[in-house]
Amino acid sequence: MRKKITIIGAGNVGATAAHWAVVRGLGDVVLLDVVEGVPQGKALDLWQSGPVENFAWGVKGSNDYADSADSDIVIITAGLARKPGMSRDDLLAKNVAIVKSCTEEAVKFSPDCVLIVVTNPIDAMVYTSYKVSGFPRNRVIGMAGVLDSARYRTFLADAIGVAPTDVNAMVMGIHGDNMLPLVRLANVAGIPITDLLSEERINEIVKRTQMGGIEIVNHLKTGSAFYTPGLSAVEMAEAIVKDSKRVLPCAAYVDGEFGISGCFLGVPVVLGDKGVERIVEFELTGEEKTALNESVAAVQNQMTATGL
Ligand code: A3D
Repeated sequence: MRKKITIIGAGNVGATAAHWAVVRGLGDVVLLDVVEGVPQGKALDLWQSGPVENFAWGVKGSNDYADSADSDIVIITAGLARKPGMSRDDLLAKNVAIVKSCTEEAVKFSPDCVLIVVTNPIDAMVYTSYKVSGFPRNRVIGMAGVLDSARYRTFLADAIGVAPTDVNAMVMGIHGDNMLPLVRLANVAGIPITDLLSEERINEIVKRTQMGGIEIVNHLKTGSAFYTPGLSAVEMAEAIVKDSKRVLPCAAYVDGEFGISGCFLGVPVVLGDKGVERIVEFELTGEEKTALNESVAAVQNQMTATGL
């Protein structure tokens, strides 16, 4: 049966995710927002690309959660985005109320869905959705690692002069300045990047990855990144609707994995039709563990700030 994907928030990330979901043929798409007319107009425009792009699935814009009923996946992008001078944490108070209400409404109509949260600060917002939904941990996932890793892979590929798809590299931890772009495991078709780039160049790329979001905010001035964030959420949704067992870095609830418990954190997970099938654990070096623990402390502060 055709799958149904609801995207809440028809702004930059939401509309872009709708576009990628339609192009990749994930199923029927509902675009939902509080602002009247915006989701309807964007969905109608996207739906009319069917004859040109060669697809026949539905795209509907709405302000009514009844239209999201029985979704397989709900992607939450509703909320404020950063502007220059703002940290992701500055968004917390306003976005926690938005994500809370979106989650409550979404799960009322789609009690069996998988929730993918994109709203920032992501690690706190996915925790909000987890607490409010009452869903098991496998069905509430945050998007950040796919995006951060895509940025890391792009910068590495550019520096080495190879195709970005041949660069395997992962970012773990918080979606913030303490994120952990793993150097030891990054490679090009199996060849360690440490054999291909100087330590100084790698350090520059790690720093640029950690600041990848603000680099774009400072260019745009009116908002934050949306093309790759929208695609990254759809990459996760696709792995779930196709039950493909992709291994993707996602914000998942850790419960003993990597020796950490009780918080959402960017970790590699296997995605299948139930959402997170498992977290892929592996041995970290002492230095990596220290860096990951800094992420945990920062996420725990954010979780406390949600008041949940
Ligand atoms: P923007 O283009 O402003 O769109 C946000 C949309 O949310 C607007 O259309 C609003 O009308 C809508 N909205 C607000 N409140 C509600 C509500 N209660 N119910 C339904 N819709 C509502 O922002 P954006 O699309 O650029 O960014 C959306 C969020 O994603 C922000 O919090 C960003 O910080 C976040 N984001 C996260 C990442 C990650 O990697 C985690 C990347 C990029 C953006």
